[in-house]
Amino acid sequence: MRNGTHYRTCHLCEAMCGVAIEVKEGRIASIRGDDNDPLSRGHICPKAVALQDLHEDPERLRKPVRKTATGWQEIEWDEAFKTVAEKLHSTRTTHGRNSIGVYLGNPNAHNHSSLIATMPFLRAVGSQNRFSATSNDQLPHMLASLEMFGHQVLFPIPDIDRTDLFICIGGNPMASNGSLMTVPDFRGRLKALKKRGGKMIVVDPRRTETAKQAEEFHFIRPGTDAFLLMAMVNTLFADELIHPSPAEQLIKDLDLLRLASLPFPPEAVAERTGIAATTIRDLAQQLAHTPKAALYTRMGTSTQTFGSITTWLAYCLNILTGKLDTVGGMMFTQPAIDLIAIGAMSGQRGHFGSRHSRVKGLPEFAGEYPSSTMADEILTPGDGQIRAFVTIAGNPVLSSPNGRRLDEALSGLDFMVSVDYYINETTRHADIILPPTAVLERSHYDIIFNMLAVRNVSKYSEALFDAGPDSRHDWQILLELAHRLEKLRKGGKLPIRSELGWQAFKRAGPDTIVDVLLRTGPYGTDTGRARGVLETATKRVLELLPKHHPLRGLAKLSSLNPQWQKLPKGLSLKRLKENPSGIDLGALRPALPGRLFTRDGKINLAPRRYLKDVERLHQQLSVPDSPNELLLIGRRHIRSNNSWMHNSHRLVKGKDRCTLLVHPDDANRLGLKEGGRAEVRADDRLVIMAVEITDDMMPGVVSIPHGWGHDREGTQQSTAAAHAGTSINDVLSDQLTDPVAGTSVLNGQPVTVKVCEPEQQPVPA
Ligand SMILES: Nc1nc2c(c(=O)[nH]1)N[C@H]1C(S)=C(S)[C@@H](COP(=O)(O)OP(=O)(O)OC[C@H]3O[C@@H](n4cnc5c(=O)[nH]c(N)nc54)[C@H](O)[C@@H]3O)O[C@H]1N2
Ligand SMILES: Nc1nc2c(c(=O)[nH]1)N[C@H]1C(S)=C(S)[C@@H](COP(=O)(O)OP(=O)(O)OC[C@H]3O[C@@H](n4cnc5c(=O)[nH]c(N)nc54)[C@H](O)[C@@H]3O)O[C@H]1N2
Ligand code: SF4
Ligand SMILES: [Mo]
Repeated sequence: MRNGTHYRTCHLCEAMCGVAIEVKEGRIASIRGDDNDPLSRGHICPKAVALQDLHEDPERLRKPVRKTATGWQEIEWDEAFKTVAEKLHSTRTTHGRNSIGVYLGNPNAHNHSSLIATMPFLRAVGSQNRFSATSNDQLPHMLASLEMFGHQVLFPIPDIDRTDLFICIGGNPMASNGSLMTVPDFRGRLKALKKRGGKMIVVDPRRTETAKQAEEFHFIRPGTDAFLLMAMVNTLFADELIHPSPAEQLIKDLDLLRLASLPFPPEAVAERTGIAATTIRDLAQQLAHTPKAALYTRMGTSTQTFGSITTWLAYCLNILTGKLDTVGGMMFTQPAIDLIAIGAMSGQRGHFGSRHSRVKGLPEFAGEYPSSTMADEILTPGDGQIRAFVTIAGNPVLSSPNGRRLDEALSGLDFMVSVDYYINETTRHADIILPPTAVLERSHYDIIFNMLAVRNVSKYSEALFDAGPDSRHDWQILLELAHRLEKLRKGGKLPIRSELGWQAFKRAGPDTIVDVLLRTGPYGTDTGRARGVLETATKRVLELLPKHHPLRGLAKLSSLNPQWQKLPKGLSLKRLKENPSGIDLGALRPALPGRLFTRDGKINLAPRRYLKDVERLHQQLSVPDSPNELLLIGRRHIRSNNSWMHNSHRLVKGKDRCTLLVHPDDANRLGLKEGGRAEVRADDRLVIMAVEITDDMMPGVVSIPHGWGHDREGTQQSTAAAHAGTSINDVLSDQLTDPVAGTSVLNGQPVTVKVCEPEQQPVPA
């Protein structure tokens, strides 16, 4: 714990804002934006101050706890590790390796140390029953990147600082600060865009905070974006607006794409989407005629019934109009730690559908099954049924569809362990909870979100507070469990070489790995002999890792990408420590063809699995909407972060935000009153909540934010419980997925809404 100002990256959302945390007498005195941070330039949002609340929260667990008949009981780390390893080991010995399920939540992506440790942990568990937040989120983007660019994490990012036209479909960066687009201070960047004469167009079923800043806004019927984008593709061909340069020489199957779009002229989709044919044509023309333009799609288009083909078509539109890899268009990043290149070198560009889930036959992606089928796999008896479950930084009871069914499934397990620092809706089902150090007690390097940032930067933050000897970081917890599981699997003892490998890994820790990755990366220490010595040393260390460990691919880094030669050099952990606000590595740079990872070196414009789904799209064109059904969509708020920050009083105080948004016409028709209560139902799943009437909603569409529903028994987050709200995922069905990728349908599911009868009102406490 050091008094003075500490510079750090806020890890809460994807925006990577630089914060300056003032510590006085061992306590946080203030948190403000760091003006010297090269990416965020002083911006923060209201959630940043909640870093202090998280740190000081008395309900945050500090020691492992075990569930007993009389409540939770603190236990020592060694006992906790021993029990967990033995339980998991005995489960897999008795029921097979797939009897252990693992769910990885979103905060793992914001934690370099757990990222590095989850791989060995998952290998030690050895189960194919893995799940994560990916299938409730960006899976369609990953699939499109894999299918078209040959690498699942090679995402094109809007070059927002140089574009003149930003088309935002199904994203709300004013609230979210961007996703698959790390964009701190979206508002400021938008101002700059407008100042240089640019404009923003938003397409969304709700007039969002972002839509209100747009020059042009169009309501769209949820789940129909694929029709809109197909009609835009159709227009480009019809009006001879196909100009794919600079990607012209790289694309293939252009004609297949043209054929696929033929049945979808703007007139054919206007009614279905709610967008006039002239508007659709105009959108395509604006995109084509603006040299610096970027068409971006996010949550609202990926987590819906046509999530996969919508994302594919969005990529296609950028390519057809010459926006891919163009300054001001959709560009690829060159992060200092280049997981994309490292993955490719170790043969890990990603894979899809190499096996299928037991109960529903859903495809795996990157080794995971869709989260919507977790409950199926736990509840359905038979060989391979999940009996023990591990959650790591996840709250799937609130974040996956049909949370009540998952509640039921988790409560019937033989054993559950959670690596988490709260007793919340999910972890309350655990037998043991292993709490990691708090965020300000650990160092931070953003491996993932630097891959997605609108500018290349690099920054390392040291731990601000000492965690003390009786605490464990996430990575220490995961490595310890992995090590013990491996030992148990080998009958109690590991071969000496392997044991040495584990000890070296545990001693080195994630920051050593970050240093190696930085030095051997694109901006690394590139000084002849020194680099040679470093590479030899790196290779030696890497050889201690198990044979197929992905980090082994690093050994080949020296023979890499000629494009790297042109980049600024000298990056290392030491250099970053000397520059605590971070180092600017420059604006995004054109990267093709070097950055393509497809086997034939081409961008595939018409992958077969998408073409096949176009048949379903075509069938849906003639299916009319059911008149009594409303379509349900989610939403995010600047003061909320998924499900887990509602225990901060500063963030939840004030007006209830977990309301049902309804258009006045629908409210009138249904007799709903402002502030009155409504029942939202689909089959036997229902929630009751307060109504907020607003013409920001498209008629026929209602919205509930996700991440709420803290009224379940047995949690220990009292502030969250006092502002419980209801969970949208208690209404959403887990039976609906996008059939191509298996992504959950979180937007556009049909619901019925009615006035809540007085006897259904919960009795006031
Ligand atoms: N209906 C609907 N559902 C959605 C969405 C939606 O828009 N609509 N959004 C989806 C999206 S995009 C996402 S990413 C998911 C998120 O879904 P999840 O990742 O399942 O849930 P979170 O709410 O992020 O919960 C994070 C958990 O991690 C714990 N935690 C926080 N920090 C740490 C840490 O450093 N270490 C450890 N070990 N634990 C930590 C918290 O206490 C909490 O239990 O939700 C998805 N669900
Ligand atoms: N404040 C805050 N910031 C966050 C988070 C948070 O919870 N709170 N979560 C973080 C995470 S994990 C993520 S993944 C990102 C998500 O970042 P965004 O994708 O920007 O976030 P959302 O607000 O979910 O935006 C989805 C938008 O899609 C719209 N939509 C719904 N259905 C449809 C549809 O069928 N078609 C179209 N065109 N639009 C539709 C919704 O109305 C909404 O405006 O945000 C991150 N940042
Ligand atoms: S937008 Fe807010 S929560 Fe996200 S990184 Fe910046 S300060 Fe943190
Ligand atoms: Mo997410």
